Amino acid sequence: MKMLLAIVHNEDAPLLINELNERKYYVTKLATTGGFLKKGNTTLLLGLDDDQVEGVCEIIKQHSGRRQQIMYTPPAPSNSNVYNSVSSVPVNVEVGGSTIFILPVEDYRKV
Ligand code: 2BA
Repeated sequence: MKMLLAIVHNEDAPLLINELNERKYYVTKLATTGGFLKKGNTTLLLGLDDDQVEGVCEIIKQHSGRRQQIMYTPPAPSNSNVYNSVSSVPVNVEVGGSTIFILPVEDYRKV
């Protein structure tokens, strides 16, 4: 057995958890805080059989892996001195990304 511990972005958590539940995985969600940025993130705990680990990692990757997204920079304020012929500029940014720990566990019991 394995305990999979995944630290994901708060925005990615709801859809990811829905998908895991639909696929019949048990998930515990913890509200956590990153020690570096001091921003909220979500930590998921899943108790898994060894052969389920790769599939779950793939689901996490699909829903909260690093990906490219087009963002539009806000237009410069009209009273600024910046030449403003284009109202906003599309910029390709990397968003998302999860950190996964896979721990061996002996057993688990429901009592
Ligand atoms: P990530 O490496 O994507 O980490 C996102 C969050 O995942 C972290 O939030 C932390 O809560 C958790 N995490 C990642 N690796 C971990 C590990 N080895 N052990 C325990 N928890 C872990 P934050 O700590 O707020 O970090 C946010 C982002 O800041 C990190 O993104 C990384 O890009 C950067 N970062 C974190 N610590 C750093 C450091 N000591 N020096 C430079 N950059 C750092």
